[in-house]
Amino acid sequence: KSQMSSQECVNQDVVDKLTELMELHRAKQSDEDRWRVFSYTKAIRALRNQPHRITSLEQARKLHGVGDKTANKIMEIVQTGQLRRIGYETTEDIAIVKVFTGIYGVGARTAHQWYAAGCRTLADITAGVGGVKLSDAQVIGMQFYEDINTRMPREEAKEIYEAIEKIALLIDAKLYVNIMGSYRRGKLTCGDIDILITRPTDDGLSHSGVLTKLLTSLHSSGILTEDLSIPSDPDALDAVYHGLCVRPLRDGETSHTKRIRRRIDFLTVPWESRGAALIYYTGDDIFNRSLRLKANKMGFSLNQKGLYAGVVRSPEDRTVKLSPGNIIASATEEEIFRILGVPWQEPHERVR
Ligand code: DCP
Ligand code: MG
Ligand code: MN
Repeated sequence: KSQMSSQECVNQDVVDKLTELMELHRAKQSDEDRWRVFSYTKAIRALRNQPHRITSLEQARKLHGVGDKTANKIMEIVQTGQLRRIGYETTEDIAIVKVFTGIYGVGARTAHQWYAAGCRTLADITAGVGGVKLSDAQVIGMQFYEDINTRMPREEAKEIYEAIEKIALLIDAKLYVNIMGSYRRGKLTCGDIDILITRPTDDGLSHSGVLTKLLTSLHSSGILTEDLSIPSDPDALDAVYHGLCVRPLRDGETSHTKRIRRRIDFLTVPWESRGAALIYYTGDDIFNRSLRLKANKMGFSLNQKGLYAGVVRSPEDRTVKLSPGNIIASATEEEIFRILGVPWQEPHERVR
């Protein structure tokens, strides 16, 4: 399942169990857990390089980077095929952390910190157990927890999008506005609405300033209800906005009609970046990851603005860029696929 587990070795069952435990620690992200990830990484590497089956505690202890505790775990797996510690690490906290990360603006790290501070329920968080404090966006995330964690029917995403598109085109008829994400992939339900905005520049104009006007219009028309994350420079050609919205009223409904709050994201990009933005924002995230991986292997780098060549990466840490390189393709999805040697995929095919 992981990209690391490429080759089988004679101690594969041990490697698999230790990897499982390592991933549980990785998800937790405390300093202590990070240290454990580090030491399991070393032990797993030593096990892979070991041509013989480990059968005794003594052999396990002799492995490079393996201390007493890890050696005991290796023997437990060898003798019982199991690792009790995995069950212990998987219990309670995993389920609770999952509930916490359902709050907008709360990632795995924050969720684990809150768990460590003694929070066990959403009510604990609201009550400030362990001195936990919410940001403004997290307060809204908590207030509309149910709504935000309910997927909307595709039809509702369409209703909202069409209302927004109409308002956007009133601001500037030459805008390119499109709905991306799971909607573009043809999914029957959507977790949120992802809208891409850009504009051709052949008349010397751009979409700079449009997002600010659009957000104001959408608030006054009652479609946008709360802001979660406002871009630091909304007039930039590349900006990201996160908020909550409701669908427009249907015939016979009044402003008192209860409507579920929906998550909405806006992404603006320079016109020449639209192809790369289409790819990024259509997803899915796993498909994107494999495209980025392919690009990296070819010596390129791919993000929402383009495909870059001449990227210089740090030899110590390949994820660190020493030089950003220059864009070789960005305007269309097709040319990016072509350069990467990936056969054309329709949006609905872009899944893991
Ligand atoms: N994306 C990504 N990596 C991330 C987050 C997003 O590549 N960490 C890209 C791929 C996603 C797209 O942005 O498809 C939109 O992000 P969403 O979180 O809105 O995901 P989806 O629209 O695909 O699914 P959902 O229906 O849950 O919103
Ligand atoms: Mg989405
Ligand atoms: Mn989104």
